[in-house]
Amino acid sequence: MCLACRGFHPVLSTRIYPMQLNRALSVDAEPYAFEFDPGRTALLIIDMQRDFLEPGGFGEMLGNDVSQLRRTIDPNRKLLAAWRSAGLQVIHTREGHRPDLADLPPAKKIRGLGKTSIGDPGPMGRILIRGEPGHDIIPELYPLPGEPVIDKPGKGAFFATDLHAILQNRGIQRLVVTGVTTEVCVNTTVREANDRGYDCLVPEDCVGSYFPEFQEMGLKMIKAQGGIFGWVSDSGRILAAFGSSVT
Ligand code: TIU
Repeated sequence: MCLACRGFHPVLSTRIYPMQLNRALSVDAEPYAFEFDPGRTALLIIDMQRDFLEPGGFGEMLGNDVSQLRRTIDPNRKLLAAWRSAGLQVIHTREGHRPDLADLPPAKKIRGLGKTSIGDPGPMGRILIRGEPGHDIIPELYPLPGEPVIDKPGKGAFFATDLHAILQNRGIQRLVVTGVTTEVCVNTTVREANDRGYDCLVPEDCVGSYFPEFQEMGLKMIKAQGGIFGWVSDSGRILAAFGSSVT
């Protein structure tokens, strides 16, 4: 058992940095400071997949400006480096479906009436199908062995996945939620987490939307009404709380 976090995990004891992980940290955030015990707080990175982020992927094929999402890569890389250096829990998600489409609701398949939809051939393989190149996580944030990757068929990371069980088994109470897109999979996941009793902190520079107005409102909705769904901060303030020198 790890004495710092009173939980069980494989790496903390050998990779700990000189930060004080056995005490609560405080992040300057809205609507008020986010206090957390690092050993009980996971970094949950939502759907940083090639098809959403890379030029030439499905997102761009639909006419979206991927630069709005790509600006999140570097802040995520720094936060991920800090989490890994401290031996803390990191969990990644990917939105996608079985190659036989058995888990794809017909409503999701036909929504939008587009010419190209989930399961069809796309610029990086079949669109949002597990095992296809476009479905995988971008190389800059690629999961390390031992970091759980949650394959989710919906927008929320808790729906039809074992995420809640993994978090419970590892004693996780709080989540730092990053990734794309702010108003879709990030917001849905934060709301699902909130209803299950997790406190969520969203660093605004680590989440992105193709639409600037949804980015702004998606964050406002989280922190409104005294933090109705959670807290909003940024990667700099989180790293400052760690006293991290990661650049
Ligand atoms: N991950 C995620 O947000 N999936 C989406 O489909 N997002 C859109 O904004 N479309």
